Amino acid sequence: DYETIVFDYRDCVGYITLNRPDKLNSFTAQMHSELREVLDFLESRADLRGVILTGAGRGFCAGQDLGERQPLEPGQFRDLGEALEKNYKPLVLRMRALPAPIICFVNGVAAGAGMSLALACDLVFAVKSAKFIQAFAKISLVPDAGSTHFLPRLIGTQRAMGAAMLAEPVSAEQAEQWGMIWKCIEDDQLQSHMQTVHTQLVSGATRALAATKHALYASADNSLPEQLELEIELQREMGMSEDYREGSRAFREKRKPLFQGR
Ligand code: T3D
Repeated sequence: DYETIVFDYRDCVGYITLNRPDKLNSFTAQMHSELREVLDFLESRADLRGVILTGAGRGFCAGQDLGERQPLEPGQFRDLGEALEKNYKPLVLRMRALPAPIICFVNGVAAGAGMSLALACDLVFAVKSAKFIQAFAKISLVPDAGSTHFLPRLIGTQRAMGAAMLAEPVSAEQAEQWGMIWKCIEDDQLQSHMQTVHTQLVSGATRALAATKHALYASADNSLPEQLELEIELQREMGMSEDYREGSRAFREKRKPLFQGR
């Protein structure tokens, strides 16, 4: 049992709910430690088919818990690089390296590293009332936990500059229009969308999704010839998978495929 998150493993899908609703699920050292444990577990599961991440209460995550940071006296400084090195960097890298898709359901405000956390996921749904805020500039910090990587790639440099420098809230609808998230959904439909995604993950071609995740992220650093090579390598692997055999057979037999995730 955890103090700051709720974790559940159902039908080989990991459910992580950030659970400090009074503080808009902001990150504490304890939450980082519990997320590390959950990632240890998820990475150890050969049967994992996906992860669903959301927040409890009215917020998704308000970034670093600022209450955890004592005010500094004149002449005192804090090494914030240390916190990033220990907590945020490994968290984001492990999420990206996890083969199974991580689907985020942003149930309310996502600010600072909370916004980065959402963008570190592979697919993001957000309820209409949710807002995304690059709150960093307001406390004289630089966007972190991957935001300076994700934002220009997702929405372009100019919009990333605006969001980061002005720290104005971006609505879920705007985020969808900009391509920052996959879909803006009605507030009262979060559970039903989650259920649909659960079913898609459980019945999906897990290996193909893992290869897709790998290829799409690799494309950020690859030339076209390198990317074509990677596709060849991955498609070769897919062609040898049980799920491809089932998928192509089911198509010919005009029935739904029964993927085993192998
Ligand atoms: O230090 C390092 O490790 C460096 C790494 C930094 C990474 C970062 O994430 S820096 C950015 C940190 N986050 C922020 O600056 C956001 C701060 N929060 C806000 O600006 C606002 O709370 C929101 C815009 C997100 C939401 O506003 P609103 O009006 O809906 O809610 P609220 O009333 O401000 O917040 C509700 C409660 O949550 C409130 O507690 P209280 O007064 O009822 O006891 C508020 O203090 C608390 N809360 C919100 N955000 C944080 C927080 N408590 C601690 N840390 C927070 N980040």
